[in-house]
Amino acid sequence: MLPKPTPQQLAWQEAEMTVFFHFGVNTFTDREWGDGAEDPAIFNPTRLDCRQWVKTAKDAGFTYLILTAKHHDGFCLWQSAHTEHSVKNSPWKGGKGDVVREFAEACDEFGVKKAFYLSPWDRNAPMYGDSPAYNAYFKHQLTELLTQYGKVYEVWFDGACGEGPNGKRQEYDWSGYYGVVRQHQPEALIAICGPDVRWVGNEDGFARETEWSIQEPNADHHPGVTDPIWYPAECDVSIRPGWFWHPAEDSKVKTLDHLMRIYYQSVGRNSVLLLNVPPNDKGLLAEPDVARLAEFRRMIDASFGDEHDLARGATTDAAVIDGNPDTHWSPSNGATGGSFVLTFAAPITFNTTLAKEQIAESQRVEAYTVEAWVDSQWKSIVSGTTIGHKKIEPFDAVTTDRVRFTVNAARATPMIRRFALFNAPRGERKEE
Ligand code: FUL
Repeated sequence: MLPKPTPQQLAWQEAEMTVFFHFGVNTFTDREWGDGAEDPAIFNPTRLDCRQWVKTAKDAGFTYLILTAKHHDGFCLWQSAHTEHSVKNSPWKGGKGDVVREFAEACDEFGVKKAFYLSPWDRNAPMYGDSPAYNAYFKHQLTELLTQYGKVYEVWFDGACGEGPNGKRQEYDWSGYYGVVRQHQPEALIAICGPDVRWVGNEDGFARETEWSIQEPNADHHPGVTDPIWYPAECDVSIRPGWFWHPAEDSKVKTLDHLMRIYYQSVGRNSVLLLNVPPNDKGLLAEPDVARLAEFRRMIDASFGDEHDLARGATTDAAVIDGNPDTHWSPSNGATGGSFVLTFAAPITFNTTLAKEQIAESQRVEAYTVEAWVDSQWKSIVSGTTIGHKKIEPFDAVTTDRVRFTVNAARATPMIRRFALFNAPRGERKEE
């Protein structure tokens, strides 16, 4: 039996683009990792506006938004009852403020899905390294986040783990943490050090050419599971060199070309993109990031908007161009390979293919090719491996009036939900 996504994994995969907001004491110290010894008095965002963060992200097409409620420094962006290292001892709003609440309310207002990053590694908590005591502390904090802010769609557990102040290494109680999440937010995904979403393995935003959502279980995160599981990949990357805002990086926001390369190689390689956009010390997304996100959206639309899909003008028997997410093409007689052809009344020119499997029914394709009829013969233009939720392949433009799509190998009868052709603007950019 092939593993299938849960409804929550499916909704997340279909969202394709998610955002990280790294914000906390590091925003004020110009550091990437705080040591937990920060004076809470430094936390004072004079113009904090979570509505600006959320609106900017939503306008750019991101629908899952993750806030670093607590990073490795242990500083809590909410009024935790379990530590003094939090907004409650900052001058911001006279110590009465709650960034998590403002963020949660903005997400609810704009109808996007809120999620929390909670670092297990805590360089401030004195009991860190005293495993049972710290695990209890962590679960209390998790409970606060999961019970006081309405529906939470994802919890992101970072794998970083350092030594405690007592020189002892903390043993995280993963199963216990998952139990707290499942108890209070049974529909929340648990990502990275969690059973539902897998880290792609780098922080550059690039998935592999061959990316399976079907994986072997991980002993820490899927205890007791032996069969292959649905464990899709997420590509986390920052729009800047660092995860936190640094004044010197206002001029180092990734170029549009760079972001598009990331899009092709994350969303376009069966992964979800988690793009970090760190608010600044005023509590606002900085202008260069806001402008770049808007450009990014425009370029994605100009490249892959439905109205640019040239395949929609084809004649074919295959249910891959009808725009209906519930239909798909499969080879006849349950075969694991086969072809369909798109025929055009007049030649079209395209430089990109986009294919999708019906992943509600698992991931099946292992090898596929796309050919164009050129000079009275089939010419291969793409040879790919996995497809999954979405596979985008760029190449030099081809002109033809006939395109053939073939599945060469699959783990079970392939189900192709969509096949699209675009002549995407890429300028001089060459895809690796
Ligand atoms: C890493 C952390 O150490 C970084 O600071 C950042 O939060 C990144 C997303 O995960 O493990």
